[in-house]
Amino acid sequence: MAQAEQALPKGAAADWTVPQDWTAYGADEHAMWDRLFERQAAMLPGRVVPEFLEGLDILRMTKPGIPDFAELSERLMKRTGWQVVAVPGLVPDRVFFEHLANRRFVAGRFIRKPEQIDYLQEPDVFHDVFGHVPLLTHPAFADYMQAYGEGGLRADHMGAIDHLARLYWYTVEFGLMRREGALQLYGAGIVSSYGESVFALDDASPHRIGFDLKRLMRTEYRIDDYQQSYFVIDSFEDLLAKTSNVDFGPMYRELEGATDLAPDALLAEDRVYHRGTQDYARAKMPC
Ligand code: HBI
Ligand code: FE
Repeated sequence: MAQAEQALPKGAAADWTVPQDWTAYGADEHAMWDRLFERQAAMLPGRVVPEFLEGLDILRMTKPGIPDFAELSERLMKRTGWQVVAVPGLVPDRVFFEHLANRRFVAGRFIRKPEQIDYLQEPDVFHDVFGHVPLLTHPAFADYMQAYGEGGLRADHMGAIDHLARLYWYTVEFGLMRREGALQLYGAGIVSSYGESVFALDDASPHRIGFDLKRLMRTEYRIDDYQQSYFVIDSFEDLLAKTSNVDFGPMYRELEGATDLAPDALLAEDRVYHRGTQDYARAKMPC
């Protein structure tokens, strides 16, 4: 996304990281984590890919309280060579990509307030750590995230960040996976949201469409509400293969000539797992 130049916040290092300062969290903040964790942990089994739940176990994220990033990093490092570092909030694209390319996941250190339990704009520690970090224990997903960072740095030079950002959005944030005919969740934006964890799998409204890289990169997305389309991969290995065997340069040039697709578009060539009614989105449209 094109961003105005952001100023480096006071107290942040040149790479925008800050100390997590884990001992500074209050009991109310740990209690907020526990409340969110328990709600998701009760509903996700059977809905989320099993690798996500295994990741929670491997990283000992099942113990109460906001995780200590140093401890997560130590366990992750042994598995896949990733680390978790704290940032004050959204960081510029280039900084974000640079961290991913070096297998560092940037996470907000703050946690939402009780009145924001179901919706907040900036990613907090629950979204970033509960949503994103467990799958970094999976080797193919861990490689995909690094490749995305490297691709981001290249896209930055080619002025193609907007197209690449859609790939992150429709996979890392809102991706679904198909396993033995059944759909499961893996996107962090879904698994960290109580409402969308139900909507993305069970609601008749959204389309659920087979992953196709070029098609996906033409598709606009919603940042203000549940998605109108979800894209479905077959496995993390398949996602990695379908994105690392392509030369993005020619594809970006092709995409510049193609029209963008609305979030609810369907094409004749789409592999449609579920044709959505779009009732949810329509009911919310201003009349
Ligand atoms: N910064 N902290 C943080 N977290 C993100 O997910 C993030 C970011 N900066 C940029 C960004 N994401 C996206 O715009 C990129 O995927 C393009
Ligand atoms: Fe996220």
